[in-house]
Amino acid sequence: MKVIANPKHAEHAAPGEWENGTVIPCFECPPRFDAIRAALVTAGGFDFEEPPKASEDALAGVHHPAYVAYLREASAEAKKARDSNAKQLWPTVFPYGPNPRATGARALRGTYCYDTYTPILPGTFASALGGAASAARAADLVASRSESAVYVLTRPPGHHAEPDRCGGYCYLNNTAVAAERLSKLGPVAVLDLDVHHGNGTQHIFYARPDVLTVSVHGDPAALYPFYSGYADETGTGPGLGANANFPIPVGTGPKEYRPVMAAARDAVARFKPAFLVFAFGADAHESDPIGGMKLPTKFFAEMGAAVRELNLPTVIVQEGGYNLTALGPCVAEVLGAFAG
Ligand code: Q9C
Ligand code: ZN
Repeated sequence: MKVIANPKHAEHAAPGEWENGTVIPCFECPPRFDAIRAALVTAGGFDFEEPPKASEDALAGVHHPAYVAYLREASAEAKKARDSNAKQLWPTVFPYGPNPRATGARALRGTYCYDTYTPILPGTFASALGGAASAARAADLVASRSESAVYVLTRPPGHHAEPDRCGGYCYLNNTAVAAERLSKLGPVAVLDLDVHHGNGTQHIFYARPDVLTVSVHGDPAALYPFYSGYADETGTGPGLGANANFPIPVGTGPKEYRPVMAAARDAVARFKPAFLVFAFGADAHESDPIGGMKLPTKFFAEMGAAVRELNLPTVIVQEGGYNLTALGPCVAEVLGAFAG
């Protein structure tokens, strides 16, 4: 299987994340990429490639131009800063009131970011754009039918990135970039099995009848991203019926996860898409530090097989997964089901 690997991923490395008023070590870190790469090298049969030079054109139809410009310019500003504190742009105040006015740099931080996990650093834009370019390249390979499934090895992840806001460690929505690209050629389904709801992807395509978004995730009453991911969110306007959420209780194990995964997969099949984008996270693993689910490593082979059964040209995009020991083996299990 071809792997398109983001050559710029390591340019984004946050020094920590804000949790309930304290700075804690970052879960989303460069060693995640290395752990996946090492596991795939060990497993064998993977052919690693870099994408062609990144272009912002890949973001059209996915992110607002003003947001893209903000990410680019804020990263450049962080790069120019001299002291280490000014090299990190964290939001501290978020838009409020009936008509929020954002004219200064400090206001923009909260305008374009919705949480305290997602700072902008000197290399953030280059790193995120490298991921988007990787997703676009994978989509092009699958679209040309030269490959039936291509894996995008990238970080930072993307599915929490909204059209105009970063959040949840995500800046540019790689999954949506792949889906948008494929949607020029036929109907597309996104199946998101990261443990967190793919809020950004849902919202980017919420009014679109030609891109189905389906997500299985921890109940948002208990798990990030908290404000979306409920089962009654089904799309809007022409997109009504083209979004499906399957929230599951935190603590779910294989026995209860399996039928929900099958139901989500069957919702994709009923849509009869021409292409699939599989947003994959290993954070439903039993040892994940933030997921809270109970899936063992061997269950991920079953997950891959369930998605593979759709028998669709597929772009597989790496989202979360934060246990550095489990992450690589989980990815290898999922991809092994596609390769076999
Ligand atoms: N202190 C993805 O899996 N909340 N994003 C972390 C732990 C943010 C996860 C709380 C979780 C975002 C792509
Ligand atoms: Zn996640």
